[in-house]
Amino acid sequence: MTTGSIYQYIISRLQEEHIHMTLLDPGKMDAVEIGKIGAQAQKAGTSAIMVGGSTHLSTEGVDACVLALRRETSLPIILFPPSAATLSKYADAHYFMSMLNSKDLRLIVGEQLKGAALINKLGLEPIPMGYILVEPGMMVGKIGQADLIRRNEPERALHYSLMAQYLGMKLVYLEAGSGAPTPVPIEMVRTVKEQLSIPLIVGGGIRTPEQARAAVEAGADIIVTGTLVEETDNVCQVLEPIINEIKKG
Ligand code: 1GP
Repeated sequence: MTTGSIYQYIISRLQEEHIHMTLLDPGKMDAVEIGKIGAQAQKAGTSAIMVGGSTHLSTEGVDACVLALRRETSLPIILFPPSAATLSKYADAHYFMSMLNSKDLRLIVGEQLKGAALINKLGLEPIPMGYILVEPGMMVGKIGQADLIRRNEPERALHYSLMAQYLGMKLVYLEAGSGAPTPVPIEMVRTVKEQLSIPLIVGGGIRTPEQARAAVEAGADIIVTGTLVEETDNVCQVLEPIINEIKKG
């Protein structure tokens, strides 16, 4: 899938139903495995593949995974880059993301400044996204030096989300961190979505159809899961019931 705007694809898919995206991390699996998992995730009904996650990725490693996904699936491939150094020219788009509650300027605007010229050169579609880390935040919260949103601070999550919207960002991502023992609190999702006009992504720690359904009912437009597919031999069997619940929501 290389034609048209991926952002427009997301918006038009959201007009039909809530959607699921699968996060695949080239730092945890090789390209062959990522290609296979991507194919199964597509079968299970996922709407896009996000590539990224680990902090120490090489462009070559990301390229190989994106190319494997391109061979094995027809899904949009969106980079979820930890830094400007991991942008792949083979992807369809990338989240031009700012970790809004980081204490490290590098993650708010530094990597973005570094990547801007390359993105322009590659012609890679940027999808501006406000990335907000919620407790426990896991590894990305630690490495990102996030001033985490506490689980009892839904209003603070709302303020960050509105800031993202007013800055012109196209999406907001509430992230509990990959492998989080519990997902973003439902009340926080509800508080944010009640006031936010742009699509809301929720991820981190979602493992069951019930958790996915609860997040969607509270207002999440897009659910991201990653760890789940790394831990199973039967991606379809694990993802399908979750994606079905998301689509019902
Ligand atoms: C991480 O939100 C994503 O960025 C996915 O989290 O790995 O816990 O599904 P999990």
